[in-house]
Amino acid sequence: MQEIIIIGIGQCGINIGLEFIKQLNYDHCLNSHQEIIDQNRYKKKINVFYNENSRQQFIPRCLFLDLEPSQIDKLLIQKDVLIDPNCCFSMNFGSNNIFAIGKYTKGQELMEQCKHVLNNYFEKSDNLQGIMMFFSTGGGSGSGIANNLIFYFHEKDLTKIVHCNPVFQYGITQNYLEIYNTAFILQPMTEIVDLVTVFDNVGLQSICTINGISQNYENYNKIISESLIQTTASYRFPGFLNGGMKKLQLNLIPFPRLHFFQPSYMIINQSNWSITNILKTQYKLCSFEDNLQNEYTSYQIQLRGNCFEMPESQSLLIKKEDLYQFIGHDTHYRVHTSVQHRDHENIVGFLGNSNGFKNYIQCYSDNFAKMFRKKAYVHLYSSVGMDEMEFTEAETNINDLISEYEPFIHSCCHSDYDYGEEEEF
Ligand SMILES: Nc1nc2c(ncn2[C@@H]2O[C@H](COP(=O)(O)OP(=O)(O)OP(=O)(O)O)[C@@H](O)[C@H]2O)c(=O)[nH]1
Ligand SMILES: [Mg+2]
Repeated sequence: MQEIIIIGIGQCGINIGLEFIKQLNYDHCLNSHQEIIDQNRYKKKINVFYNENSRQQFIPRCLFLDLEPSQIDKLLIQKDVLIDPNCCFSMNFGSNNIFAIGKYTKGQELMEQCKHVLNNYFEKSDNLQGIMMFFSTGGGSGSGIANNLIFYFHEKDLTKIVHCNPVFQYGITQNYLEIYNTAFILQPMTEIVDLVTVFDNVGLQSICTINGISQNYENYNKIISESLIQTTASYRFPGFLNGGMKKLQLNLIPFPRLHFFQPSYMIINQSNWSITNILKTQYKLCSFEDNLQNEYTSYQIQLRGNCFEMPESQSLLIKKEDLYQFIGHDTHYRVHTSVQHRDHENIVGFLGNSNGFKNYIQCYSDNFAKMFRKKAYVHLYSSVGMDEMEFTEAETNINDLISEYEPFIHSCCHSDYDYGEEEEF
């Protein structure tokens, strides 16, 4: 049945995970008791995110974790969604915003508790596709525990897709520890994780400003979840082109480490819409720069509704001629969902495997180097068991990643590119 497990970690991850499940409930016409209220709604693939119990309730297949209790307590008393309390774990501690506490001491204790929930999900699933994880890269609990889970899944079953949906604080964080935490979690996200959709509070701020909505986490999380609802629509409903996590991985990742996606989505409410608008700031959920002539190595277009022409339609192409020449083929693909969203007739979503991520992480790399050169705050991490070597490795990983994007950007932006170099890739 192609099941997926939802995992929310730390304050940010729990909030987004909950909002995503709320919107899934709405899309599948489930009430707050997890019962179906519209029997006509297509429900064949409802098991992708839910397990049905003997009372015909569809309970979300999820796991929520935090090192301090307040977010989990809030989750358990909210009335919008029924979450199984046996899938929610917290400790009476907190991470003091330090990755090492999430990864080593307290985070390890929490892992023991949650492994049996995950194993249970694995065993009960017919054909588990993978895991969708939510967390902020800056949080100590979020980044540290996410790190452990990534390794756990890697060791348990390599065939399952791990899809991370982290929230970055690109350029606006005042908290130096967030820069370290982000660098640490970037390493397993690059080396082990299969897919990463990048969200950031700066991109979300811009969307709110342009649309006159107030800037707060609640609105940011709604926007993130709407985009995830669009991305997963083709997993959950039929259409002329079905999607799935494996398909996403196969089609969007020409080079295994370069798998960081820029998400966008737009609601179509006029007839003269253009697909290229989706690259405008008001639709982008992260702040990758747009100034590269050819920003995407590959991209997915997600269509939902009836207004779309057949999949071969040229009008839906975003032309990247030079890039196609370089890669040697047209590296975009589409998915389509015919069951409409309850509030919008037609929606287009976009996931681009973007070179813009290089410039984005450059900022983290610069700040990391400045702090680490002076060994600033390193004692906070080493006092909980972290080795200085891990700092060096994290820094090397970011710099390697930047340099792996480099030849791409070079080849795409300069027409006098020497094709003799192509063999390097
Ligand atoms: N979009 C969004 N960002 C959030 C939310 N909550 C926190 N953040 C951001 O996430 C970062 C902090 O991460 P948290 O999720 O609070 O940290 P944590 O994972 O609980 O880890 P601790 O450091 O142990 O508290 C900050 O940069 C916040 O701006 C949220 O609900 N939505
Ligand atoms: Mg927290």
